[in-house]
Amino acid sequence: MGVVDREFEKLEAAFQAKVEAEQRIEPKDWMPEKYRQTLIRQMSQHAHSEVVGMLPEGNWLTRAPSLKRKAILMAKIQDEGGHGLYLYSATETLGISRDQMFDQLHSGKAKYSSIFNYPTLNWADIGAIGWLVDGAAITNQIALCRCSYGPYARAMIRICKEESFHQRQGYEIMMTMAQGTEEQRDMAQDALNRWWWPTLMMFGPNDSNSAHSAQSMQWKIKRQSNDELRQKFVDATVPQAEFLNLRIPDDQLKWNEDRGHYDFGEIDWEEFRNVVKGNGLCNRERLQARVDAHEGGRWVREAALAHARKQEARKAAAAA
Ligand code: FAQ
Repeated sequence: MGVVDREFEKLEAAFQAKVEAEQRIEPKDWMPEKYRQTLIRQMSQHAHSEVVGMLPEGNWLTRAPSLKRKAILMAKIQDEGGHGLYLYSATETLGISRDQMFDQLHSGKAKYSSIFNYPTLNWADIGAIGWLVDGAAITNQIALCRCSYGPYARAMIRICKEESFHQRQGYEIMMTMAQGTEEQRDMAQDALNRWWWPTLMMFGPNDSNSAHSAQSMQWKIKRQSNDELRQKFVDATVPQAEFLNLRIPDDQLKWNEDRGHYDFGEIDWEEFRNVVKGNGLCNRERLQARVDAHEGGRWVREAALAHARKQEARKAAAAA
């Protein structure tokens, strides 16, 4: 073994010891290149998910049933945009630029959560997204508040607080509809039927098929596995559905006394793979909307840069 290899092993051992000791890794600390790449992948996917996630709900802003509902939905969607911004900033600390991340998204190279490729067909879907999608997001993100990478963990703390409000507003929409007219109750049930399985897919493949889990758990990027988090979400959500008097669309869902958890049916992994590959109901529409928004904002970015350059030139001229 050469001197360089020995030096590298020492650095890697010190890094892992720091992780084991629950000390946060900060941007200027030494880190293995694969750790950096794994974080860039996960955090940029997460940032893209927040921003693409604004689109399905944005579809209902102009048709919210009251001014109050519209104001709440607008605040929620703006929060998601903010989450994207914290996450893009946190990812930039790893040495990738925002432009590079946008290029990866717009060229279709980067992934974002499969859930946002499903359509929002009626108002009840807004309730289901808040209740289920934000509920699943919090379940996953609470674990990420203890992620070994400092900037990601810190961003998650604030994001989780805001996601809790999102989950409550969604559940409150569902409660209103489930206790409303027969038609409203049917809409709430129909939304639950359509969003349940895609929500379970948000947690990713089963642990046995999860390419990154083992390494990410060792590095304490992930604190709980995909299956553990999915189970946690199911256990928390079933009583909430019961309270609403709505039925979760899974014949195999049953409390298992021995395990102390709910058993549930198998996810349609073929559908998951297809959506992730780009063939979901809304993949093309979502990506096009992001590309159009980026192009539409080009003149604003150019004007801001031109203004900054002019200010700098004036300052330089005054100092000369
Ligand atoms: N969709 O080896 P694993 C939100 C990919 S935010 C698409 O298990 P990992 C807020 C995965 O990237 C929701 N792709 O991967 C909101 C990998 O592919 P790659 C987003 C998926 O990273 C609410 C491959 O499969 N949350 O909802 C999905 O260890 C309402 C193998 O998978 C986050 O991003 C999927 N569902 O675990 C906004 C949380 N699942 O990259 C608006 C942070 C897996 O090798 C409205 N992310 N893949 O090409 C994570 O915790 C992890 O990345 C997992 C996946 C758990 C998602």
